[in-house]
Amino acid sequence: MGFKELFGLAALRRALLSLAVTLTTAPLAFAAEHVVEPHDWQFGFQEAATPVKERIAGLHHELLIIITCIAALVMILLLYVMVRFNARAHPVPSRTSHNTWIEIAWTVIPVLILLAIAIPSFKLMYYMDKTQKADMTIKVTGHQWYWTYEYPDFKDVSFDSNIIPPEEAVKSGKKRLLDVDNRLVVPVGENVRVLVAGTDVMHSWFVPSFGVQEYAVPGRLNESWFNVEKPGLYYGQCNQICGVNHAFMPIVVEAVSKEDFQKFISAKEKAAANGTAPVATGKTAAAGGAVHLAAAAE
Ligand SMILES: [Cu+2]
Repeated sequence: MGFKELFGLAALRRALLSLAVTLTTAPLAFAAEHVVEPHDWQFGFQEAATPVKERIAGLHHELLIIITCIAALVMILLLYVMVRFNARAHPVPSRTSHNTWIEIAWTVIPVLILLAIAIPSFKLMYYMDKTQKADMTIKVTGHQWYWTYEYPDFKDVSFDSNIIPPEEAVKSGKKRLLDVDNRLVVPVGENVRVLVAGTDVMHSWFVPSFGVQEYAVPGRLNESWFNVEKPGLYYGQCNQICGVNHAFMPIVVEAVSKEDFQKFISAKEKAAANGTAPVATGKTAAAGGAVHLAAAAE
């Protein structure tokens, strides 16, 4: 939250409202000041929250420099030819048809450029593919139209994550079409392995600031990973067209300190032991239809 926004009245009211909602609805909520989400008139990528995303942004910038140079060179050559060799300036055309050295150059230089792109690109691809040393695992399952999160390293910790219906979100100062009832909570500074699957159709678990976009395919287990550097809230969305409510299954990841994560896990484990936890049923499609209708009516 920026300095100016912090002192805006509307923002203050929104913050108080959202605090009230958080305190009343979430049994265990952590103060998260660092929020990474899409912005109006945003240019470029969302801020990088993981080493993977930093490298993706780095490769993107390298490529941008390379393609800008290529486009500029081609444009300059084209302009030069148009001015220097047009019919008026150069009435008698040259009959040159071969030039060995130029032909070698325009073969070899593009090959070198492609190599300069391919080598860092492959390195990044393998770096993104899976973590070398996972500290913990999370299983993400895509459903029509919500997500289920499971923590297989801990006993009976799993829950569904549904969108907060738009009109409710607006009323309570939450983010419309982005906030969810149960966030995925992860510790900062740990290598989190993410296993992604689907139960009905293809979905895709996409958190832009993590550089993670993994298809949730029925009958398959796809793998990705992230290591969040700072505590905060990170927003994402399903980005594989998966049916009528595709736009209504957002993702919120809350990165917290290791101690807070332990508290979160013990609270979940305790609730599971007492039978009071809303354990994932894989059958809570309820929110879906209502949300879609409400959003369509807006
Ligand atoms: Cu989906």
